[in-house]
Amino acid sequence: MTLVLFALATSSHSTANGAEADTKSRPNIVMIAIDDLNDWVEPLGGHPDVKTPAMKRLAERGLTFTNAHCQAPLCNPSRTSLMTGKRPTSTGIYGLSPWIRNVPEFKDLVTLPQHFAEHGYHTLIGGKIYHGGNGRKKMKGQKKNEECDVWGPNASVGARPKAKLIPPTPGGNHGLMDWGTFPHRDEDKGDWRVASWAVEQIDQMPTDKPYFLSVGFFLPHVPCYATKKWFDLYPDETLTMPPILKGDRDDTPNSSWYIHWDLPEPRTSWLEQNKQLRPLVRSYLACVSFVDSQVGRVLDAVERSPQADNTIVVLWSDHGYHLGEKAISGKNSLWRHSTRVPLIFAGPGIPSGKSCDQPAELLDLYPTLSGLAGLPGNLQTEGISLEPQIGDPAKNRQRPAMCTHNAGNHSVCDQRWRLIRYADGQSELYDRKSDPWEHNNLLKDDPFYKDEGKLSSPARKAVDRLLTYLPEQELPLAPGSRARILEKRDDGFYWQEKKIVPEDLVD
Ligand SMILES: [Ca+2]
Ligand SMILES: [Ca+2]
Repeated sequence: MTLVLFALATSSHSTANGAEADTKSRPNIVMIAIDDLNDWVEPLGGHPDVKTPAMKRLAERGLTFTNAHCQAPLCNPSRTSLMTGKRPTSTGIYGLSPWIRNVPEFKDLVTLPQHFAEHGYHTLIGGKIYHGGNGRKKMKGQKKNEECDVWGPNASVGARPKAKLIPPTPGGNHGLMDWGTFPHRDEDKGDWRVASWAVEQIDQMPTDKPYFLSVGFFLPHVPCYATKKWFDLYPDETLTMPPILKGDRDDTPNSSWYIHWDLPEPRTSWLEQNKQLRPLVRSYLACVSFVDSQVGRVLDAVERSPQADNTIVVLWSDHGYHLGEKAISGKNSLWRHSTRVPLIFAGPGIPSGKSCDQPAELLDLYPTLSGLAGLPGNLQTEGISLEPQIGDPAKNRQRPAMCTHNAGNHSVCDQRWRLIRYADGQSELYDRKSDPWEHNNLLKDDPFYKDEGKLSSPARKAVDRLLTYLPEQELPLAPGSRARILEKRDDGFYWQEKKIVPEDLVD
């Protein structure tokens, strides 16, 4: 009897050891997320003045996707899509609420860290990965928090001035709408604390399992406060302003306004009247450089760790940001400024100092990271792995990148073109090769895409092809949808439950 028991124990132990060895050799993942960071980073060249040495360093030892786009130009839907691998049109999550676990049919979706946990990974989340406090609280009926093994600090602003630094803003003078510099220490910022936590985790990480560490930074999300040191990198006298074209929206349809009808982020007209456009640009740049320095602290920890050679780093932003272009500040548009995001991979199996201009989507992260770690895929995901482009950055990707802002409003990008289709059928088309700032809407005389339009043959072909990628079915708003919600009803458009009166446009 003793012998039999001993034999059983030995055999089960040796099997466990085999599986363990297999799991232990898998690469660690360090996923760095940055909030509201547009393409103003050195690897993407979106602003000539910007200084981001850490991201540059990451790009030099990795692969930068230069044509990567978010799936929604807003925190909650973008992050929900990336973490579940599902498009907003497949979940109905378009606004800042609800949290996906509060939608009964999605409460058991396996998120990216959960997928890794199911395959033996130790999972940690610090700072802003999900929107707000989502995921941190136990759900009703849950014995423990099941989103990850370890929660780090919340995302926070940290040190704040006693009073706002800019004049009261329209749309309710929202507390987050502020920017500038005031005496404080870098160490007292929320992102410093998040980086310190991440560094501590990496320095003391147990080595019995591979790990998946998610680190989410809050800046350059407003309020854009930075210490003087970072402002000094961008002297006002030599500051380059973004290419803001007067009358840029004369050729865009009314529906382009409906998708950001009423926002706390001020319009360009308000910024100009209040002499706040330059200070906003300068503050945003200062915050980008500060957050880059925190990325640098995390990269330093990865690079000095004994597991450096077996750790994949991926860096992304949830969407971009307008700084005066096309008459707005903020996000919630379907143009370059909102949809284009940094996406950089580095680590074992990833080429160094290369870039790829094939269209990529943030929802591709789920299958890509799973594949790079040798995990089986998850059928729920709608992304397509970027592994072929990691193997050969010139390899063609047929599928364009799609971004959705509320049901029925989509932008679709391939290597050259951007097609936008709004819920009322009005459209825009940009030739990004000759018009990278998307100033010239080629469908301006042809808002409903009539066949007798004056488009060139390549443009016409591009429209025909890109239209085929629009979703055939779109889920309506998930129950509990709230904040930055646009709905097309029988009698017109509604912004946050209030009927839009086109004549009331604030531009
Ligand atoms: Ca965001
Ligand atoms: Ca224009």
